[in-house]
Amino acid sequence: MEIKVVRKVLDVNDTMAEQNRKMFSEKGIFVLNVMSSPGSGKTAILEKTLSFIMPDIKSAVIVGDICTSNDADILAKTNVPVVQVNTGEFGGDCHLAAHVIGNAANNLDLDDIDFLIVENVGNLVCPAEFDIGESARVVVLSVTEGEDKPVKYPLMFRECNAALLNKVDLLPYLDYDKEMAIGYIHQINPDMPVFEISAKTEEGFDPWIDWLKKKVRQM
Ligand SMILES: Nc1nc2c(ncn2[C@@H]2O[C@H](COP(=O)(O)OP(=O)(O)OP(=O)(O)O)[C@@H](O)[C@H]2O)c(=O)[nH]1
Ligand SMILES: [Mg+2]
Repeated sequence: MEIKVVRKVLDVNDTMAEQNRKMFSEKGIFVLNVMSSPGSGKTAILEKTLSFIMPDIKSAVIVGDICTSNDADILAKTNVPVVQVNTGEFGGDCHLAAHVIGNAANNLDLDDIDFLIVENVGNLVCPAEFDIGESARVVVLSVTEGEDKPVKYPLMFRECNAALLNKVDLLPYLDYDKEMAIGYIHQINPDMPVFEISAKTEEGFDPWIDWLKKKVRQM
């Protein structure tokens, strides 16, 4: 019985996600869903990523958190339109659902955007289950989280189109086996590109930005 209820929730979400996808596609907007556990560096990466792609690519951000506008405040400094969603106002969801993205998008001038970034709620489980009508998904894994997260949370790594291995500036101070982590990612998703980056030093950003620009321009 309970399984049926969950299935129904996901069916409704899938319908809303398809409506979003159609709307974004008609407007020619590439939508990137950025997911990870809390603190792996989504906001820091997006702040740097926006500085690399502006003003060439007209961008906007929807950012989801349970509480606070901390991330929106940081990203607004890049001068792109930012919409903060606080899921704490409607039950504290640990993910962004498709209807939430549809509503948040109403606050943006979609005719003036080529690229919409969604920073999902920090969580390595639930966001992977909810299609939001995005064009592509990336997962951030930081080197302070341990090598085995891809095999412990396989859905997230199976569902994403690329992985960002962040905080590589910290590698000299850690006993982190980078090759093992990348091996685990490829065990779950053999063809997934993995970009080794630091949002602090900008190391590794060029290949990531090239990949991203190609995707946005293909839209
Ligand atoms: N050394 C180092 N620190 C980083 C790097 N990227 C992010 N940080 C730091 O890690 C902390 C968390 O970064 P955030 O960007 O807030 O992480 P987040 O994934 O957006 O977190 P939530 O939105 O809470 O899920 C901050 O103190 C950042 O300054 C990096 O590449 N290197
Ligand atoms: Mg954040």
